[in-house]
Amino acid sequence: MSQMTGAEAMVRMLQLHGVKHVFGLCGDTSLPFYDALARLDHGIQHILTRDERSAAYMADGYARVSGRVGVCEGPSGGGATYLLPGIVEANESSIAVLGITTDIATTSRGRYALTELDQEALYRPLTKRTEVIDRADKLPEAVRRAFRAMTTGRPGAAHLGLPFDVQNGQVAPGEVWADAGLGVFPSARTSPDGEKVAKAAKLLSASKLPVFVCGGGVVISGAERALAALAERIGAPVATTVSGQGSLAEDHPLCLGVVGSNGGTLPTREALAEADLVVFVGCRAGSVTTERWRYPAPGTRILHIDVDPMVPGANYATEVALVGDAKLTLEMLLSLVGESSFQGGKELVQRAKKRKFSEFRSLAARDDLPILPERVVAALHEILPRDATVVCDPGTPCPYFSAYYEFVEAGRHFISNRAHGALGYSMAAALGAHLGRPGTKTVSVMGDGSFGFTAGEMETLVRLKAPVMMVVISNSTYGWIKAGQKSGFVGRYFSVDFSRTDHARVAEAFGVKAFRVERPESLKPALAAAAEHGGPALVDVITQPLHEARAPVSEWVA
Ligand SMILES: Cc1ncc(C[n+]2csc(CCOP(=O)(O)OP(=O)(O)O)c2C)c(N)n1
Repeated sequence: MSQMTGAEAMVRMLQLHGVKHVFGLCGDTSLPFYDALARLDHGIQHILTRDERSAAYMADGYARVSGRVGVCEGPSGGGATYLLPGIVEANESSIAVLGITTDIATTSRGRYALTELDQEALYRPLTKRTEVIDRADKLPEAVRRAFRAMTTGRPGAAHLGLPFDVQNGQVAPGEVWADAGLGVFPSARTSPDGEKVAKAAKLLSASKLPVFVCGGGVVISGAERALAALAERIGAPVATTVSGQGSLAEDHPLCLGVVGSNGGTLPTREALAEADLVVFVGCRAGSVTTERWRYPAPGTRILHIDVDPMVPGANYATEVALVGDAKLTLEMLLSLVGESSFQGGKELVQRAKKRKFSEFRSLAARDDLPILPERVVAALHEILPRDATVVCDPGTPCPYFSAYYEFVEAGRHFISNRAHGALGYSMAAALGAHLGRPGTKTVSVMGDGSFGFTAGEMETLVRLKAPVMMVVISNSTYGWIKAGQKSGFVGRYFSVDFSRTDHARVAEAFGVKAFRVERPESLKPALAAAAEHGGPALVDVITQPLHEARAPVSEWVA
């Protein structure tokens, strides 16, 4: 069989790992790779983006809903540096995303070639694995290593550099093989030590009021059913982090909702404080979830389940640490823990939710101008189908939707970039999520700050005719920071306000169906019309600024 080029081998290796979409932006050093994508029959759709940051966020959103590795690509230099924010977000959020950056020829190194930079050094601290492939014959094994690294253990991101001459080099076709199972994460589940599981089961059985605190690891692992079964068996309430939403359906009588400084509320915090045992599952117990390690209070008995051995015990003295896949671990516990007739958990949840939602509902019903954020959440909840996917940027959207939008289907229906919280994530991630799960309605909710970062990507949405809905919370300020200046710096506002953009007109100029809403009574009809529109649609909502709102945020500096 005749040899194939490095670029052709890269395309085939992606195909063999089951890749169906590649998000990216062209560049000089990518020409052989693009030509291979153009010539070969591979079944991969290339989604041309308008910014490499968006390409990486799309790959991230795609991976979060599909459980498949998301792939993005960009050229050397600026492409490599622009792809980076999405790669680090995915890596820190335990999402398998592969970033491919093409590079100058290995023979040009050190000669001041345009766009030269040390890509391996750049990506090393931000990925589970990075490799600039220096020889074409080594390409297939480098791709295999990257997929194995991304999908095993704690999932994460990987980076591959593809120099120009390597793309044109020779690869023996016999080297081009792959384990298709590595295109999905987690691809190799691990079980915890059986003796420790027995100890944990005893601890759970002896506890009077255990409360679960679930992070993103539950949904990533697909552990929702095992969690529900275990929680029901012992009558334990289930709280989640922002990323852990969807661990349990939020209308389940044991689902307490989000806890922590972003999206948690006093009633949920107080419910958590009643636990005599907190069970962290797939959760790092970081600063936001624990309100700077105060809730649960230090000294609370802790059982911690995580696939990453470094996580349990990092922040709390932990009675039993179970290191393993969340689904397998919860199933093992389920086989050892007996039924409990304890009903206190359900009552605790009911009381906390009643308090939380009575305040919310009274605010959501108000006709104030500008429109209250509570009203936006309630209106969207009323008009969207129950299996909709909502992608939220930082600022107003994340805490409000975390606290008050009840996702009534278990699984990944809420997405936010909680690792780094960079503005401008949700529009691109929503497009990725739409392509990963086209059957459900996907909505991006952004602040006007985020809109400024990402507006150009509306051209991609229009080109693809993607029925993604966008909601802009327009308040002409970097509201979250203004709220921090109000609460921590006696309202000494400095350099946080900007002028009002007419987001609907901008959207229309791109060819997006757009609505501008100033009055509360126009909100629901506009949202419903946007949701029903067959292509991209945007609703610009003039909203109460965050520093004046009763935001479900206990600390503005996380
Ligand atoms: C890339 C980036 N730069 C700065 C920040 C810091 N930051 C966090 S929230 C926020 C303000 C968000 O403003 P906007 O998107 O308008 O939403 P609002 O808070 O007004 O609802 C800023 C600047 C960030 N998260 N990401």
